[in-house]
Amino acid sequence: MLKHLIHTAERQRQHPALIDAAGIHSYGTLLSRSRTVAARLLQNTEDLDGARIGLLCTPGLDYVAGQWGIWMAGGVVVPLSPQHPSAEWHSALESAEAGALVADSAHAPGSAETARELDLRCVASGEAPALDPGPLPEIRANRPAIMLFTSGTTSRPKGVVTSHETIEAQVRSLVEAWEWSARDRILHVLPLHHIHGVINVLGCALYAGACCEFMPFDEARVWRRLGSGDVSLFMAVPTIYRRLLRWWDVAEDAERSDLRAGLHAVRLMVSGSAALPVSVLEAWRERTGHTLLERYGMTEIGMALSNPLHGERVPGSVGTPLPGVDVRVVDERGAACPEGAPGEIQVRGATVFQEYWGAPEATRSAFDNGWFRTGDVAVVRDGVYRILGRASVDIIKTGGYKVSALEIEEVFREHADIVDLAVVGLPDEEWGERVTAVVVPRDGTEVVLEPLREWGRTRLAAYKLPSLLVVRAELPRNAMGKVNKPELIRSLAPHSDRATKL
Ligand code: MCA
Ligand code: AMP
Repeated sequence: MLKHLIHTAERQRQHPALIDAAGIHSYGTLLSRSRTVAARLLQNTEDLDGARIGLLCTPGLDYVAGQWGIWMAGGVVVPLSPQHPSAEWHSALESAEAGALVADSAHAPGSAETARELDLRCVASGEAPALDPGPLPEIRANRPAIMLFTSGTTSRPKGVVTSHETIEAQVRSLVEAWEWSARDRILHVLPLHHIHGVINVLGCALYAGACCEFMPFDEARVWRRLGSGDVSLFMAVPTIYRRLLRWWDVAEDAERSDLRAGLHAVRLMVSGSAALPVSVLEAWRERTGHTLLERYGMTEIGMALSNPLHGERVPGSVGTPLPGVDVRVVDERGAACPEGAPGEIQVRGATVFQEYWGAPEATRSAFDNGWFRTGDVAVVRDGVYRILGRASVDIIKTGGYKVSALEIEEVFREHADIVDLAVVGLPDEEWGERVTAVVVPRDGTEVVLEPLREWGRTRLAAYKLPSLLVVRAELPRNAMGKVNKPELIRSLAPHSDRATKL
């Protein structure tokens, strides 16, 4: 991956690579800033040799120079979200057994404190003074490149380790399928600690020699840029498309027709990370004339399925396997499902991750004879895949983020007024699912949502905090004493997909 990125950047030093709040940055600037970060990291060593390095930067030049600099020096990037409380940074850096932290000036105080507490080196990704790292280590393709944390069926998020060649396979598959070129400019509003933002948007843009324009998500500003006539690509999660539609529906007629004119320059709009409701796809098409392209993927495998760039995009479906990706749907015994029968999606190929960090057993059990078991259930008809849901009730998708009910339960179990609790995802128009806490309060106490969220704010990312609270005298349990979540969901949302399926 790194070799190709550097080669592309060197070939077009003058071409704009990134746009952020500070302005436009060329590929030449990106290269020299990355070399400075590499020099700071290397100091008296020749190769970081796979050391995990935290990266805490606002999306923009500092982030990308930090990422490339860590790679040039032979390290593994562990991206951290600037929006998270420091407790989340600690837990990621500790799980990754990180050796250093690269941060921009906006996060200097927070990162310095975290680095002190964890006894890590803290390195600035900022500009001056420019340094020359001298000869850089050879980065073989099978060396690990990035560790992204994913929440799953365990209470602690797992570090998904992906090599340079695997990232390159993920990116090449999308560059080919969606015909990326150096003429593209993508508007980037997604977080950079997950695959959607870091691989599908940033990785593909720079691999193709295109320009990536960063902007924090804000409905009015995003519409203005999409309607400007100089953006060619946009990728987002269903919650973002729904929010943009809400803004559009109350905008002035004149503003809408100006925007519509500029939208012709956008050649592709992609939705992913969670199911795109057909109603959103249709409303978007009606307002903008664009049919959203829905695709399916996962941190461990990159993207696996996609509707076509050219040809019919089937509403409610995620299309067919992407180039270089093997996909199958199997029943509980591992046998291929006949056409139209639901089964688990399994994926194999060069785009699949290396390992869960420090968890060989979890890595082994994630595979079935070389096929990665996604835990997602789908049916295939005429070769086209339709996602039906997930096998586990403990995984919740909210606002495009995957969160683990078990992780949230573990944190809130520490709350003095809570005797028992269960966290479930309930269907929600805006967020897809809403994190819902069902709690049994201690006798004589009252548990209220806002104070509960405040209590959780320093411990968990904002999107993991329950936004619905249900108080119960007891929780339904099965014969083994486990909370019966399907029953709980059925009682709270009788018409939910999940309640009927589980
Ligand atoms: C934030 N809030 C929420 C949620 N998130 N409330 C309920 N449910 C949520 N999920 C609350 C906050 O607590 C806060 O409340 C208020 O909303 C504003 O918070 P903020 O963080 O500013 O949220 P936002 O800016 O409104 O964010 C909405 C968003 C964001 C832009 C849709 O969620 C987002 O960027 N999502 C994209 C995630 C993504 O990239 N996923 C890809 C994962 P208060 O005011 O009380 O503080 S990768 C993946 O899934 C795979 C591989 C794939 O296929 O792509
Ligand atoms: P993550 O672990 O954050 O990478 O999230 C991956 C999960 O997001 C998958 O296992 C699916 O459950 C879900 N997902 C991604 N894209 C889609 C989609 N288009 N439709 C439904 N679910 C999706």
